[in-house]
Amino acid sequence: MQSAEPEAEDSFDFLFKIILVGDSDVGKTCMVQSFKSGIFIEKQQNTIGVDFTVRTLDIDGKKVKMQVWDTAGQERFRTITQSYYRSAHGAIVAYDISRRGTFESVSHWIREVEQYGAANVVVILVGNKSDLHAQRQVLFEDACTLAEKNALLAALETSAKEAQNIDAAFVLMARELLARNSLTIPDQSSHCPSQFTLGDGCQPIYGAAVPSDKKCEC
Ligand SMILES: Nc1nc2c(ncn2[C@@H]2O[C@H](COP(=O)(O)OP(=O)(O)OP(=O)(O)O)[C@@H](O)[C@H]2O)c(=O)[nH]1
Ligand SMILES: [Mg+2]
Repeated sequence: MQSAEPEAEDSFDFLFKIILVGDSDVGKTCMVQSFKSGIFIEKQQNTIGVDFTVRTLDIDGKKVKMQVWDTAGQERFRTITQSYYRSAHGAIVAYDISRRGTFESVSHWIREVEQYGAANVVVILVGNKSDLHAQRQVLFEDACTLAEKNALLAALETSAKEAQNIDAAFVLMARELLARNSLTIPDQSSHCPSQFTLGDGCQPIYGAAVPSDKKCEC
């Protein structure tokens, strides 16, 4: 996987570190690749330890550098990956909507983030492989319930394969981190900058297609 490109260190206004965690094969590396370059490579090696990628987003005219730490889901790398939690501003906990077991592991990953991460880390729950409609084993409603129960920022579904909602997940994270630091105005479409709203299908929480009765709980 690609590593840090020689970007000019001073070519950004803000820098946020995001850690990606979740069971092996849920598609974390594919999500990062899609975010970085919009490509999807079907055959993917399991990540060894941790990989590092950067992409600078333009948010309301501000250059927000997203430093993404893509961790290995395999058990044998657990001690290595744990050491990367502490400096993360945000965490994306990923599962595969076509494998129930990966969703059942989500609580474990949330606990890891709580245990090893900073106290105020922003956490988003992402169900990847939303293109696998016929094989779906996890209802989006269940993900929403779990996100709500654990006071996560949001739950959304993505497809790295179809580049669906990948950018939305990172932009949502970037906006929330900026807002929490009082650095920018929240998304125009957001009715509730600090809490989450959970909708159906693979919509980000502030998406236009979210039913109005589920729009905002603040
Ligand atoms: N259908 C579908 N397949 C996907 C998607 N994202 C990833 N995959 C497939 O899922 C497999 C695992 O993807 P990876 O990105 O390597 O998974 P990972 O979570 O990084 O795995 P570890 O590095 O072991 O933790 C690959 O064969 C991908 O082709 C997706 O959105 N849709
Ligand atoms: Mg990987």
